[in-house]
Amino acid sequence: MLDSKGKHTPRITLDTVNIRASKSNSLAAALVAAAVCSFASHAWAQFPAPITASDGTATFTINPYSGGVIGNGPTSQLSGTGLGGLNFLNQAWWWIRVNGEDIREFAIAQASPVITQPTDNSIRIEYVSGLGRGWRISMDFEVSYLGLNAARLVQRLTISNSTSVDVPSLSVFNFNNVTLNGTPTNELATQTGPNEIDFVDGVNSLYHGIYRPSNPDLIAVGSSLRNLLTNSGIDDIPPGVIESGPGNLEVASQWNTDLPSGSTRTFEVTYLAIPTPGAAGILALGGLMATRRRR
Ligand SMILES: [Ca+2]
Ligand SMILES: [Ca+2]
Ligand SMILES: [Ca+2]
Repeated sequence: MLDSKGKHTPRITLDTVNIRASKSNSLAAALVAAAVCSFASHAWAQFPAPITASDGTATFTINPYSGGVIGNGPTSQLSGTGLGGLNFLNQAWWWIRVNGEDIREFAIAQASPVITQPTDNSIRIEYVSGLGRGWRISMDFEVSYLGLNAARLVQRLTISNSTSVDVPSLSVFNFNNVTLNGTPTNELATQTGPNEIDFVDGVNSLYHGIYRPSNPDLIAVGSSLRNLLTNSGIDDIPPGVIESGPGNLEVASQWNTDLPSGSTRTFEVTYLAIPTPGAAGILALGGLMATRRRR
């Protein structure tokens, strides 16, 4: 990357997405390679331990650090029956790409995020130095007990551009690796609305996971969507249910927006875990719950 005088700076850090194609793709590729080496040479011993939010028997656990902007993101656990209960969501994380600058998608990551729990049932991960762009980013997870051991997880990403630089085109990606009933490889998926995917466990059809992004431009189901976010090229997620299972299914959403100087954009996904037969009635209630995208 370049400093303010246009000279190459020697330090390459992983806590930045300032890897751009302004000069050449080969330079950017070299920077990515250097970042990989830097990552491998650090123990990351300072990383925070996994953190758990809970509401009754509904729990969500995540390690706030993702392993860097070109890593896979952290794993998670969502359970309606308490800590250690069967997992219904193996991963929930966010990626971004500044169109016209970035040569690939980058995970939201920074070596020293500010981690708080505003309430017992929420986790907030803040990137106050803005991923190398001077932005303020807040990632929020909020878990709620829905009764009958069912759980709702709201995932929210808020990006504030506090710089004087307008961003004409930004793509934001939410990625979830769906697991139902603790078994990751037998899920079935059906698109049940423009912004809703219903996952069903392959063994017990009463066990559901319902994914509801708020007003995305694209929504996709497949078995290798994360690879599109972690490989070295520019990718949009494919539209619709590419694979319906049974399989180890993933689901992703993409929003395309601008981010002018001084603006704030919020992106939101709701995921419902329905882990007990008696909780299937929650499906009906779920349709009443509103999610929104605030601009
Ligand atoms: Ca399963
Ligand atoms: Ca990619
Ligand atoms: Ca899966």
